[in-house]
Amino acid sequence: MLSEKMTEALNGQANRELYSSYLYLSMSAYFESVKMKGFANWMRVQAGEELVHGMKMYDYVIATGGRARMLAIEAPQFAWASPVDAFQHVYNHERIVTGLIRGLVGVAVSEKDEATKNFLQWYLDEQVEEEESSDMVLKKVKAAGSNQSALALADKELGQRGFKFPRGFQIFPYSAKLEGATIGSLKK
Ligand code: OFO
Repeated sequence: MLSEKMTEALNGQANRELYSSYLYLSMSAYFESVKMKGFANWMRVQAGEELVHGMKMYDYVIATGGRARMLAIEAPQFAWASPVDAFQHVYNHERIVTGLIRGLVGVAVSEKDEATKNFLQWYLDEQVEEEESSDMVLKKVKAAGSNQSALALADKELGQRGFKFPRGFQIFPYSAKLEGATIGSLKK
């Protein structure tokens, strides 16, 4: 059974994960508006991943006897100056989230909640990957600068990113199968 403090902290983080999803969806819409479909795809996949992070936390709160609470989701930024500006934002945002997850682990330790501490390890591992992948793209777009053919090549590469649910996670756990679902893939 989760303590009240732990429940509140997890609900707060689930809200931040959903905010992250909203932020990346806003970036995806921005890239759509400047006709960079591959960049838009990358962001949309990222938005899907963040949605799953939020839902995984929501499921955990419920599975451990807590009460999931939906908090207001802040409106994200609407436009960015360039791909570099957007990916710098992604990288900075992921570093902030890593700090938040570490803070959450701190709450689990102070609440002597070993199970939640173990659950959060998945998020810590995920943050390592996300900081690394956003930094990689940031370096790529910085190197491309305003060179249109280098940006077009990066756009093509980012268009290849696909979405995968984490093992064992079900987005709709009340029904056994997903019919014809495709999340975050680039439709041509
Ligand atoms: Fe949820 O991993 Fe990024 O923010």
